[in-house]
Amino acid sequence: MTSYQFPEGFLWGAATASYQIEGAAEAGGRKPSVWDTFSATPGRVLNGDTGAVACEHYYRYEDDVQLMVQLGIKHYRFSIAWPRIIPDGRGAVNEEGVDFYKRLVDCLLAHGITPHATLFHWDSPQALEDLYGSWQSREMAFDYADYVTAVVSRLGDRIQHWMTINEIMCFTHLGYAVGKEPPHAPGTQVNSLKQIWQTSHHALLAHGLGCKAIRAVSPVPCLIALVDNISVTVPINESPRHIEAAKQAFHTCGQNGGIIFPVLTGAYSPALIEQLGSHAPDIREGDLETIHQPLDCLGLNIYTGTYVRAADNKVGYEFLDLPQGYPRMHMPWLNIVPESIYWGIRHVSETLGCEDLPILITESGCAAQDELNVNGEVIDTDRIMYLRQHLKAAHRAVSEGYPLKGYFVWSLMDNFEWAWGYDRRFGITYIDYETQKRIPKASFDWYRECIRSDRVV
Ligand code: PNW
Repeated sequence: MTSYQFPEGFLWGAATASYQIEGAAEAGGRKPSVWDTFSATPGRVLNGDTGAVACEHYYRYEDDVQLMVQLGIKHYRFSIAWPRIIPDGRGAVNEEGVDFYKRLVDCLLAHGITPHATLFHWDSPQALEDLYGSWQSREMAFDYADYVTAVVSRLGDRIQHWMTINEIMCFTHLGYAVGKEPPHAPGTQVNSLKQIWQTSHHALLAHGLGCKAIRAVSPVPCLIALVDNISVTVPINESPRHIEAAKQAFHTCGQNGGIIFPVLTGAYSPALIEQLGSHAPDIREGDLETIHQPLDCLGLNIYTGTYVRAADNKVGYEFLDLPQGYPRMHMPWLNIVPESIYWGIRHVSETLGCEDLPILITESGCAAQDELNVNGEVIDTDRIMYLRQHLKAAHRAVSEGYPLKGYFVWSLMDNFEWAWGYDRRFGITYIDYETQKRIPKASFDWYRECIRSDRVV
């Protein structure tokens, strides 16, 4: 029998992102991001929701830090909004925007909470979209690096855990699509698959240049990570044949071969390049060296996975469709595959030549159909079930010796869920959007108990 006890020092946290919680879209010198423009365009976001107000975290951050204290987390992952720091995308720094993050971080530190700052979580300055089509242009990578320099030179005395970019696939491949309405900002239809891969290549370059910028200006030693949403392939059963098949599938999949491979190995996966043929991005000399920067840590966002089995076909594996009625949480893609936490960590660690690279689960969580009951509580036993199973899979990774160092639940509170607006709730704290009242859900109390006892309860 296992008690699911985590080793001492296992890092427990919660995560959020700027555009999803801050609101105050026009306050303190901030100018629009592509998500302001996109969400203000009719038909783009469910119910016409926008992030203009969101959770008013910009004004209520002290209350939110109190929530963290109540929860008992010692680590908080949030993101910094480029359009607050450099409202025009390039050029003048808006010190008022910087001051907001100084206040937030000082408040965290005063309560013994370590800040983990993501430098980019999808809110590109609209000005750069207007100027050169943001990620469609190589210039974006260089403007990003200048923005990083501005942030780290001002906040590097307070923040030592930096995450360059969140989920490159999402804001590139979901923000630009060939011949269909892209679900994410900027929502631009490009002409070819090659152009889409070019946007993610530019984002990879931004990551690499960002790493260099952080190391160049950080006033004290710091830790740098990339946050990626790998596509997790789970063997249908844990026999060597099927494990091998899952590994092969992990390598071939574009979501992995095109992001985490170049970052960790210095090359796109050969299987992907072959598959893309003439659709592969243009890669200039030196790009791959820039992209392949030494990292101190890797952040993985894992919500679900795909089952794979060995097959007698050309590639030796096949992805399995899920049956009708397979259990899922409150998003079309959120199939419940808890082993994905374990297999995601194991595939990365074993196959990408980075056995010793510390890994953090930087997001894990789910949307549920939360409702206040007559007593004004949210009893989200479905979320507790989901989180409990995922934490058990995380525990398995730790107990088998994989370098998993911590876990951040997504999310500290309900927030603006991109194209789904406020219709989908991922928080362990319920937000009443009429009153902005924060109401900890049953999962909040459950997670607090895990943190208090360092184990899955
Ligand atoms: C992440 N998928 O996005 C983001 O980092 C968060 O901002 C977001 O709120 C959260 O997950 C919940 O959606 C994802 O299709 C988007 O598998 C899509 C997927 C996964 C994560």
